[in-house]
Amino acid sequence: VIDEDSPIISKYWHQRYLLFSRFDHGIRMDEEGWFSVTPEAIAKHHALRCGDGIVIDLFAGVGGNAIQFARRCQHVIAIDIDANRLEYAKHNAAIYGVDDNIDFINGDSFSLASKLKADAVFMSPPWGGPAYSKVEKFDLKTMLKPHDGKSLFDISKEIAAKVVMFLPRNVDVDQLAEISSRASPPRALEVEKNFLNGRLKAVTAYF
Ligand code: MGP
Ligand code: SAH
Repeated sequence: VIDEDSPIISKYWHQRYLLFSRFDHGIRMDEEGWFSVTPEAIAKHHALRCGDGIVIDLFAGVGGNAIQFARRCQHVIAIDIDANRLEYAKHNAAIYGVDDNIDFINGDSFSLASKLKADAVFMSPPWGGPAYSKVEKFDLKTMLKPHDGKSLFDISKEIAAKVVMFLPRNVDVDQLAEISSRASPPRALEVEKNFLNGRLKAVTAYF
């Protein structure tokens, strides 16, 4: 059931076809799904950038990114700690006809990380809800407590040569530079601004 009158949902409801072009085919969402899903055009771009090998999405949500990975890469592993939201991701992937190309794993990515290997790791972790934009600079140390941005990078770099993080548009870029330069060996960093209809939506860091 979608409550279009809920203030939080109504903002995203108006953008529903930007989130999923097949929204009307029965896409399922919950509140966190609404404010966290990567808009389809940006998710498509992420898929292009992550290559056509094996991609692991450590924070799958309702599947916005995982679906686009599955459309072009060899295989996807999609993990989420919330079983209900992961069921939505599976359902939504079937709408796009790609559920067969995704292994859905319900669990904590931090616990599972050491068992995983892939060509690329993609992360769109919780940013602490829509209030992320209330501060001038988003501090990566405040994300995903008791973990943080650096620990996310640390677990991911053991999984794949390519590590990609989707982050708030106000993220502290100096912190990203510090993470990449202190890795051993240091990694190159590319920070990409993601615009949709002329509006800056978020930033993607490629390590
Ligand atoms: P937004 O800031 O909530 O929306 O999120 P918008 O349209 O920029 O609104 P404005 O009023 O701030 O101008 C922008 C995009 O960031 C969303 O569409 C999501 O893709 C992503 N996003 C937002 N949040 C709160 C999260 C989050 O917690 N985690 C992740 N992974 N993505 C998020
Ligand atoms: N990229 C997704 C949105 C991800 S939202 C999309 O486009 O749909 C972030 C997700 O991270 C949430 O669904 C939340 O349940 C999940 N999450 C939070 N902590 C986690 C953890 N430790 N391990 C796995 N998933 C986690």
